[in-house]
Amino acid sequence: MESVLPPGVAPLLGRAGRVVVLSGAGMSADSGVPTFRDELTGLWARFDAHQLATAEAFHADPDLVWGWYEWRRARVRRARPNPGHLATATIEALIPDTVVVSQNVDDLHERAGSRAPIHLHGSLFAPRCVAEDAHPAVFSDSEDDEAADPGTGGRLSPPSCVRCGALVRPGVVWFGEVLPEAALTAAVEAAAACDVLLAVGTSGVVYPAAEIPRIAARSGAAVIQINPQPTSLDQICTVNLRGSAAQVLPTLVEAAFGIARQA
Ligand code: BJW
Repeated sequence: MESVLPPGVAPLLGRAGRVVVLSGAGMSADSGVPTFRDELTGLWARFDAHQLATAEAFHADPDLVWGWYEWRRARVRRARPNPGHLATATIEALIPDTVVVSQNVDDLHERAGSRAPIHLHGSLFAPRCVAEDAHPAVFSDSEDDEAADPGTGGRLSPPSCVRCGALVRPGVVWFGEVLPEAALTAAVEAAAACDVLLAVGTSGVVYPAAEIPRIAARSGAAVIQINPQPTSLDQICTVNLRGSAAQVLPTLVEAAFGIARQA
């Protein structure tokens, strides 16, 4: 199904000199990576965020939390970038002053060819030690990831850090934790300076990431949202394109730059 773009949207992107692509879980949904808040398919429909995505939860039940993240990591490893990720990399290739800011903890932007996406909420692939200085941890990947699905009662003990013996934790940002300072600063600066911000597949409810498109709008940028559903960002967006990232973003890129869609 071909999306129809409202008149004037493609030239906004085609003429832009500085672009920010802010991605949320919806960007990876068409790669088979579940979102968080979608009513039936989101992770929070099946799992309790307070039981899994806080530091308190990890310390209360490390095996449950580590197992859940290992299960998710294995799913991401099996996933492939979709045309939305590829279209993002195309924008970067055509507009060198493009900054990709992702709330996602997967590595699908990188695998699609994005140079150095900013990960506001960390990465499934950068576990770290729980010790104060939070040094990177060295540990072995688990093989039996399906057994770790908490939905089927799976659990997995986190390894210990080879350097100090403390527990290894997922390298993601949980609720109540501060975002990596350099990443947040770079994202805010890029949003304040861009001509166009594309908000793709995010509900826009988790702060401070949800402030990024709002900063761009306040600074005079055109904010183009791509999402099949209405979101809390609708009112600040210049244009709301209703559809999936995998369909609408390639269509927009094709129209903006007069190039053929990538497979
Ligand atoms: C498609 C699609 C398709 C579907 N194509 N689209 C100000 C006000 C209120 C609260 C706060 C505030 N400031 C801070 C807070 C507290 C909190 C917060 O924001 N809470 C809100 C929920 C109320 N924030 C924090 O705690 C943050 N830390 C912080 O602020 O530190 C300072 C501080 C500490 C203490 C007190 C005060 C300040 C940290 C936030 C960390 C978020 N972590 C998570 C988990 C990461 C690890 C993991 O993966 O497990 O990050 S939560 C989860 O939500 C994940 C995501 O990155 C994040 C955002 O979700 P996202 O990407 O938007 O996904 P969804 O599911 O919500 O939406 C998907 C969208 O896609 C939907 O719109 C669909 O329609 C769409 N879609 N298919 C395109 N095919």
